[in-house]
Amino acid sequence: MKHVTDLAIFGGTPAFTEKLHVGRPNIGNREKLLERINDMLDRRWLTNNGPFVQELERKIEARLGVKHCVLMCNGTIALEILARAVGLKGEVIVPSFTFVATPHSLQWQEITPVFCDIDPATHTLDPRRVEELITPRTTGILAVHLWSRPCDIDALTAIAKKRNLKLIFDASHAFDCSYGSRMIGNFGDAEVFSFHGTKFFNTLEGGAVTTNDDALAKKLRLMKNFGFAGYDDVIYIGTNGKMNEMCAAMGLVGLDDLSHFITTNQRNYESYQRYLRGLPGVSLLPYSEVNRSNYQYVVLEIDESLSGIHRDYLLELLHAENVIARRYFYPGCHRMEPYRSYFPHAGLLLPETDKMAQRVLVLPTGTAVSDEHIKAICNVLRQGIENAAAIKERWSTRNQAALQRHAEPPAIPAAR
Ligand code: T4K
Repeated sequence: MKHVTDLAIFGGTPAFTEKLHVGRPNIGNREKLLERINDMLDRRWLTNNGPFVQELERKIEARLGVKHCVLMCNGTIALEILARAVGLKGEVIVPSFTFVATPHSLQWQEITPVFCDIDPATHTLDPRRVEELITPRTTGILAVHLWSRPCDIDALTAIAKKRNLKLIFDASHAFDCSYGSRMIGNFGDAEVFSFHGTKFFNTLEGGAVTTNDDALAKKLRLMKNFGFAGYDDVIYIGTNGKMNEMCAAMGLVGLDDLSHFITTNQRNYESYQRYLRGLPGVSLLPYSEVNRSNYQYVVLEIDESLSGIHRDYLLELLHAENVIARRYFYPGCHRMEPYRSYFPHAGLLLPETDKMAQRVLVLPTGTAVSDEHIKAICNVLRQGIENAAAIKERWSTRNQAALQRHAEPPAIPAAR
């Protein structure tokens, strides 16, 4: 293990020569992908409900046991189209502890996102807080299965039913996960997946809405293609939400390797568990033993009162070592524009969100990460925590010196 003075933040050599990212894409079999791209070029059918899109839709429906999968160009557009298709308007209850695309998909169409606090044990919407926020203007709930872990679907379904609200799920993180014995993708009015390059299963860019509602699926298919029901026949307002054939080809190839991606994520997760054991103030968010999971996020909570060092110091230590850990979803959507201007006091109702945004640290995983990488990453964290006092002192001396340098008056140009 390095001495404190050898840490990269203080001028030592970084633990990694190349950057290790959160969200490094998993890539399936290259030959199969190139074969499919050749097919696509020979066929000259590049987009608009092409054969690869149709094949991927049928395969996802079979995998999730859901009646309809409607592929789209990305998860954000899928959320926007779904919100419109189910008739959301007025106010919609949504977590603030999520990627900003979740509330943006509502605000983009002038639906007001009403931010609701999370349960700190699960990081997902707290159903007790949801009930308190319902007003006569509320038309729905947009809940997020954060970090691949399902929300309290039963409680949210009961609230939506009792109060006659639409219930949709942002399942961007939760592809190939289950809630009990039923796959995510089958709940609420519909669910949305993201297949962005940083997701463990990706289509370069892409997303999907899944639903068991035939009429809704039909509407979604119209809306993602400008409302065209046939040549020259537009029967609905729509936009361009179509997935292209190149993206679908990437998805089909990735789907063949899905079990390998998940096994790798689980193996990495278990390595983190092993190397982080006993580190004070560090807890690794657990995955459920009853639900099936894709293990795609390695999420730590840093409790400064036990670790002796704030999450942000650890983040900087890691970045200096070329480990590009992330503090998703700091600072919480309610502290980003336009929401912080619209709702400057939203934080008063979001104490758990604010607390969590200060504690979470997300670490790299996926097929680009090995056991050796994980051991080295955990060593940096251990170093940071075991030497917290010395590191903070060195840090403040270094920062004071930098401040003094900046405080020096600018040199007066010499007279000509
Ligand atoms: N709802 C939720 C809950 C979401 O998490 C997301 C997306 C959405 C909705 C919207 O779905 P999409 O419209 O995106 O389909 C990323 C992703 O852009 C975003 O898709 C994701 N969530 C979010 C959690 O993370 P950034 O700004 O951190 O991503 P980006 O593109 O800077 O990538 C992060 C790192 O990954 C890079 O620094 C390097 C590495 N990387 C990235 C790409 C794209 C690679 O190594 N190769 C790559 O091709 O937001």
